[in-house]
Amino acid sequence: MAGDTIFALASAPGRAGVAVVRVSGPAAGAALRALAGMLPPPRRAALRELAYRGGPIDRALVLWFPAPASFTGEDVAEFHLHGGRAVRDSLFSALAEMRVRAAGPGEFSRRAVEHGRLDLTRAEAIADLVEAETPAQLRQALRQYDGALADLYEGWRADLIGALARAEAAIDFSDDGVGEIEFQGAREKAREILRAIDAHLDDGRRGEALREGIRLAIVGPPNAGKSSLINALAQRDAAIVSDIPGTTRDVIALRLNLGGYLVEVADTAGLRETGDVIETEGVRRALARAAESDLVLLLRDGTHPYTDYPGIAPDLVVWNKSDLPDFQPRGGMALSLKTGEGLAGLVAALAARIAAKLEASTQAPVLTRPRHRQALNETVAALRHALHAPAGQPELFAEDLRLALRAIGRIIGRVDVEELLDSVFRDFCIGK
Ligand SMILES: Nc1nc2c(ncn2[C@@H]2O[C@H](COP(=O)(O)OP(=O)(O)O)[C@@H](O)[C@H]2O)c(=O)[nH]1
Ligand SMILES: [Mg+2]
Repeated sequence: MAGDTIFALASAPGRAGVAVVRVSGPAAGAALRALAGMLPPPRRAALRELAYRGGPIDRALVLWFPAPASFTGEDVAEFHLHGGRAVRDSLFSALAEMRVRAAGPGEFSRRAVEHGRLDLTRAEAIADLVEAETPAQLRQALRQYDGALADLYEGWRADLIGALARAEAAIDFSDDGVGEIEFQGAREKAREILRAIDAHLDDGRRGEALREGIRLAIVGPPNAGKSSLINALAQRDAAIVSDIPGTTRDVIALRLNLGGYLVEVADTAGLRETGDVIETEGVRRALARAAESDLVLLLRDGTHPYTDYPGIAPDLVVWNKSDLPDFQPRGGMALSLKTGEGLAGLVAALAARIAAKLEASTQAPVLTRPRHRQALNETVAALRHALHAPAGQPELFAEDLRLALRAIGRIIGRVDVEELLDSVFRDFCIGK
């Protein structure tokens, strides 16, 4: 419900920290004046005694951002308080008495979008920035916050509008030769945009993998040391290690930071034929996991005779147990999880492969969310359909172009659909 005034704690203070409380909405100025006695000059920090109805609250820094030059585009007041509970609670109850209500998740960003201060991809970048667990994720979020995706999609949208204008001209001048020339031009343009979006979509899910974590599956025969490897990578005993083959029966997945990248590493059941129903299901899940992973590491026991694993296309083959006398690797990397020899080299090799999969994303902006992919797929479908419109039928072409425009506009929030905003901002933090 935009229009009313909201507040939120925009920091996570301990007793030693600073509590930042933001207020946004038409009553923000009145609230600030009531608490601090007067409004400070716009965008300049001022130290003020805060009190409400004679009750002292704090000596605090206050800031005043009159609309529209504020984060939300509304009047915004900011209080930098001492981070104790009583201070905070006194301010909150004073605000509540002034009918300023606590904000829900993402409400500040949502208002910023509604007032045209942020596009949706930038708002999503704020959520990603807050959630970022690795430097690579942080870089991607900052790039998106700088508008890399917004510029790209906004550019295609502008091109589509240009093509649509030419199609409209073709409809208006359909009686003379000009119409056909305009229609041709519009088709050319649509074909160009289609090619560009197709190339953008065909990115091996790099941006999404970086944002959500790249998926690495460890597969191999029983007793090769797969569970020992995930424990070594995690530096803790997450999976049970034993010399009984068939110990691991389900997929165990952990989110780890490998060389600066967020990786979801999966330990899986050993690949073998077995009469055990549960283990057989484990093997099925292991194969399925490998198939849907971004990287597959095949771990083998270097002291065991070679067997083939159909259905597995590993990115990396590693031979374990190099500490044992009958160790006989056949190519690939050598490792001993018992002594730790080769582990650092393996981590470096994994990080390099992850970087190769993801880092191309530092050049051209990449898709970061399934929501964007879905909208672009719809754009592409509409464009393909448009290009099938027969000569002399620019109306059909224009109709499809309008659908394409709507789909791409949804990514940046250039359509006012409440539901869309609801679904995007549901996962935000309160105070952002
Ligand atoms: N000698 C030796 N034994 C190992 C090594 N790595 C794992 N093991 C042992 O091999 C057995 C199977 O290990 P585990 O991690 O459970 O293998 P998984 O079945 O592939 O998950 C355990 O007894 C481990 O202690 C190694 O590098 N050298
Ligand atoms: Mg295991």
